[in-house]
Amino acid sequence: MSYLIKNGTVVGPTGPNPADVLVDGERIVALFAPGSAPDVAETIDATGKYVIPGGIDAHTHMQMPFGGTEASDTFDTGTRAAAFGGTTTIIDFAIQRTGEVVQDGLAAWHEKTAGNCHIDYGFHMIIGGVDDESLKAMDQLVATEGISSFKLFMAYPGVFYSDDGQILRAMQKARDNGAMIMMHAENGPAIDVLVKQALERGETDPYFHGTTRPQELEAEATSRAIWLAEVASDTPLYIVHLSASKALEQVAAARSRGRNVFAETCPQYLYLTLEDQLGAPGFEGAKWVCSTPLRSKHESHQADLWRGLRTNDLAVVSTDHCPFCMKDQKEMGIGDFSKIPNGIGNVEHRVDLLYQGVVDGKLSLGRWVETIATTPARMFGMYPRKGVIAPGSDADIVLYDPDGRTRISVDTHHMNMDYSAWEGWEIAGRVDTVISRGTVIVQDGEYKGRAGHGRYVPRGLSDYLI
Ligand code: DUC
Ligand code: ZN
Ligand code: ZN
Repeated sequence: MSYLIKNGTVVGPTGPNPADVLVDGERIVALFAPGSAPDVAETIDATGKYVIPGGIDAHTHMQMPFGGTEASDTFDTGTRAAAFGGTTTIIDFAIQRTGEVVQDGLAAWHEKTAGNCHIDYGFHMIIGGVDDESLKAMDQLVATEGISSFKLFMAYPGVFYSDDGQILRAMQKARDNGAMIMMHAENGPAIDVLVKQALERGETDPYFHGTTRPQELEAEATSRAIWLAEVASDTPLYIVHLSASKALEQVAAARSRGRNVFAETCPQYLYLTLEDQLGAPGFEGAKWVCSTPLRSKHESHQADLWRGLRTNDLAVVSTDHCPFCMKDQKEMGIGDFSKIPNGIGNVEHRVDLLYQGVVDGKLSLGRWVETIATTPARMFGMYPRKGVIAPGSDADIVLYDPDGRTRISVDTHHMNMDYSAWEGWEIAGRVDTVISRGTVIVQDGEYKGRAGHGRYVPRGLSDYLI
């Protein structure tokens, strides 16, 4: 079926441009100057709306086993919620742990997703045990499984942690096969010492999750990862969930040395703080326990992160969506913050929260689209199939109402969480219509999609590989 999205303003990385968009089947086939398209029986009126590429959330953890429990969104609930928020592709993290076969971990994720996703999805692979076997598996995943990015952890000793030697070996492998190394950059062994000392002092509230993960330990790990990547012949490196000014300084310095280093941040670091959220009275702060942690409002983190987004030292905004309910899940850490499962659910709100940055004058319209859709597609080998409104691309399209308002609440969100990290926030802009591979799946707040519509997207190498 063909239809024309008419009277809207198409927004891409270079900014807004009035155009009509012709969709045929699952693809975009042409863009026309307003009013110049041939007659098509079916139309969608986009008057007053931005027509943007569907959002790509390059960092989610649906039903991830973690912290003694499992992230509360399934691929069904989480991808449906993502669709409501204008995201039409996610890249989730399949997991290999020490001693496990990488391909088995990947198969488990294919099993979790098959028939359950409402939008398209790809996988990164977490390598929790770098050894000869898992290194060999990296080659196979790149060559035949459509997986071109691998996450390593400098945090969580005994869980996902890799030491420097393991990191270097994985980086050398990535240099050979063209993959991207994604790094959780926090010094885990040092954090464990601080956590133990805090608990011994009786500092058990959620607030101390933040104080025991100081920005210096994020900056140190970021710097170490950058230098290790340089030793591995300048292999591409992508720092995930960057939260702090001093870590950003390391990325900026590396980039100005011409290094092949990239970073993402997440909405929680752009808006929420150590004092106001993690420091909420009683056990409330558990809602915002995530790692890297929220940072102090008395320092310049948020202003620096917004600047980093403008200057491209931060290339992508993802969510690190890893939701846990308060009941029975976050509550595991009452009396001991180190037992609170780490994670915040955000997948539904990223597009809106970043649009608020446009309204606040912190981002241009073009940069909004670039950081939430186009760059993630290019960074992770899905461009130009995804991330752009252009002939030949998948018809993943969001009609966005700049005059609308979005009020966020647990009562109205679609994520499987018993609270909202953004309860009561009212922000500018509103997702009006969401189209996934040509099919309208959300219209005017009404859901028209279905589990099983979403397909696996095998990915190529990053466009930013040099
Ligand atoms: N950080 C989180 O907050 N949750 C999941 C894993 C991670 O690194
Ligand atoms: Zn992480
Ligand atoms: Zn994560």
